[in-house]
Amino acid sequence: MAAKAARRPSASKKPVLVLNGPNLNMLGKRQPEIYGRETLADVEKACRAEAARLGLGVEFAQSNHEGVLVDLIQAAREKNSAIVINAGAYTHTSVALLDALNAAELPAVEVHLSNIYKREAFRHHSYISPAAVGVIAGLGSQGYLLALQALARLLARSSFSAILDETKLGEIEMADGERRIRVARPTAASAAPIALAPAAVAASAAAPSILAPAAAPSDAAKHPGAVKSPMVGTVYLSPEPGKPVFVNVGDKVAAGQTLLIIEAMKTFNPIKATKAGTIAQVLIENARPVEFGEVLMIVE
Ligand code: DHK
Repeated sequence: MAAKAARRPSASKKPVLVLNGPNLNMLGKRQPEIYGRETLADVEKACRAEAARLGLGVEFAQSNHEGVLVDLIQAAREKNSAIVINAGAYTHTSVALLDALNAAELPAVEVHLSNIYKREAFRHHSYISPAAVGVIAGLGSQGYLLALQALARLLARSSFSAILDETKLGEIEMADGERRIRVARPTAASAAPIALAPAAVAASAAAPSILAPAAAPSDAAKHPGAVKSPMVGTVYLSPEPGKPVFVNVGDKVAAGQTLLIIEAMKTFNPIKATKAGTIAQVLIENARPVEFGEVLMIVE
């Protein structure tokens, strides 16, 4: 989803939609021992402040009606750059919301105030998680702010990659307030991924983190043998520290063979070859963070 969003020009200039489902209008009054004492207006205020700090626009909405939530997500496809969604109880029931999120093709972060895994079994399953780049649960209203931070980083990386793609420039430098950011594409001779390097970085812990390595070159993304990351996480090229890597360039692999592992939310997810072939390129370094849709390897 992030990759698709990146293809739309100026996606990050559009506001992020923060969408709340049924009964979240009752925050503050409703089971405060579970959902906290903050009202939805308090959450909105905190989101607006955090979005402003991150340089994001934000739209805040709540509805008790599934169809209204579907309409808002459909409209977001054109109006918004990303979605933070607490779907309330529809999380556990709504295929319609899952379909709408998939159709929106926007990066979405699913948020729950409470730790749904500590609660009744029927809250343990989310229909909408497959459409989310990440899920945050149990951290109260802070979860919304963490979601905005994650999306700010994702959108910045997408827009920098899009600018390089659109301009065909090898390198650009941008000033954003006190920060200056240089974005460079590897030369044809180099197989290294694009590096984002700070020319001068203000010592502000509050600044959004956009200095991590960016996505692999767009040519790689178009390659039919591109192995793309299905999640946000950390890449591990070998099964354990000090052990040989799963695959090297030139290795022949079978369909279903593990190529690498991505750790996401403390879970180790093997990323397997979808077809037999030869490893033509490894575009990711060990122990590096990856975004959804980022190209990891090329199998030819
Ligand atoms: C909010 C709700 O309204 C519940 O139906 C979900 C979620 C959990 C939350 O924790 O924010 O199960």
